[in-house]
Amino acid sequence: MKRLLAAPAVLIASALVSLAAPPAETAPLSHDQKLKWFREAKFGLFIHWGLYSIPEGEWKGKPIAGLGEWIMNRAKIPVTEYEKLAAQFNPVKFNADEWAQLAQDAGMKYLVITSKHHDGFAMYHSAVSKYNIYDATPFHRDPLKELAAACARRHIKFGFYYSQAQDWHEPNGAGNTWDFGPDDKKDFDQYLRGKAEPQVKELLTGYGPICLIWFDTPRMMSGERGQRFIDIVHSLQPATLIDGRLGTEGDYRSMGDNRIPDSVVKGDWEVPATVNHTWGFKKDDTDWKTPEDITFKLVDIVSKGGNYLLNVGPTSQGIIPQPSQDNLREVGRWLKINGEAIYGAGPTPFGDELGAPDPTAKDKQGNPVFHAKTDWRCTTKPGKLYIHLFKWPEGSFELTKAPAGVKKAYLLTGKGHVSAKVRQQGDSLKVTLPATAPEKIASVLVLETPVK
Ligand code: H79
Repeated sequence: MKRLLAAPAVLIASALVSLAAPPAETAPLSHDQKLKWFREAKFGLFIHWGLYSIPEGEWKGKPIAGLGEWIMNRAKIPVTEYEKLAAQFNPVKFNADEWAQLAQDAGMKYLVITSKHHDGFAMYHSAVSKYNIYDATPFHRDPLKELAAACARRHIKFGFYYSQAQDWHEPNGAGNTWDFGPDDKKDFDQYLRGKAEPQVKELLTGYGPICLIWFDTPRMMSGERGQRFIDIVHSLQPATLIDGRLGTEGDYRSMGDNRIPDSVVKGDWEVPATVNHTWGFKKDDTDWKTPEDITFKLVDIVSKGGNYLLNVGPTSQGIIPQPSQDNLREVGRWLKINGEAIYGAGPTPFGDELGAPDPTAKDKQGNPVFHAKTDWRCTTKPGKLYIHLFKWPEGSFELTKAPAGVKKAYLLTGKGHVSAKVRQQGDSLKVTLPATAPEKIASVLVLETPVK
């Protein structure tokens, strides 16, 4: 790494061409500067792709319950058997431009792909371990290099998922107790220094600007171990964000898998979620979220202050299942009309529209049960309130705690604004609406407010 930085500029320029990492900044980036693109982006594509897409959730003729990418663990498949999948992996239908184009069509501004999941198989050409898609499969290509270039052509930010702690292929990695015994008997630092840390260095040198690294399941990650990854990231690409699952504080918070908070959460955060139930492809999981549901979740998350990183699981042929593509493109169609209410938008100033905890009901842990409301959500920009109407009100839309001085109201339609009449009396505001909604998923009503 030191040697690369010391190499003559000409050499670096010719070797890395369009995938060149930006030159290290002289002044360190502030937190706000680093998070600027993330706060604007709001919606990203997550991709879980690996050897687990070959068994598709089935092992030796039996369906294996749970997440597709967990099959090695759930079926306790020995490394010597699971490894053999590599010889069959030949995703000839993979086309990086098609995947990046899907993200663009869906209105997603960043793409994060599994460079190595818990199974330990690197989906890129790694010099650290031969257990990778270039060296161990007949495919003999580096799909992540192709994808980095396809994203760069479309100005889509590119990032990597990397399972830093669990590695079921390595005797000293966390998680594989069926081949290698309990984790507390392992030389975990030998694994970190020998594989995880050098692989993260590879990912930050050969693939152009990396918008973020998405670490996961921080088992056995003491503060000092996390700090070593932070130092690597900062020394190679100071602008790269670190998610909230390294084990040491990252640049933003990661919520639980598929967990959307009930109310507004301050700071920078992201909900990782998937379009069906599994992350990695599973042939019997065809329970796709509808475009209406995905759009609602996106708006709901943005109205609470967060980002939505939404996953698809491509097949072992390299195909993103068609229903998930169709549903994402329909969300993209909605965003083409209503995107100004999403990208760079802030959370709701209200909150009552989100729902309320039930005063009597408690869940198994004794926490109050939250009853979400789904009629509308609000996102904001300076001087604008965006009311996303998921249930079209009859005749008029009313706010009981409206800001003073709303002068103008209109609906976004994609073909100019449809203005609406506003009446304001004290705290209450009433907007007269047309009989039918201009948009079938959700129509956005804009209220112009005085800029403070
Ligand atoms: O990469 C995706 C998941 O594989 C990963 N995070 C997202 C982004 C993840 N790793 N661990 N977990 C999620 C929690 C795992 C829970 C379970 Fe299980 C895996 C439930 C069933 C299989 C572990 C093994 C707990 C029970 C059996």
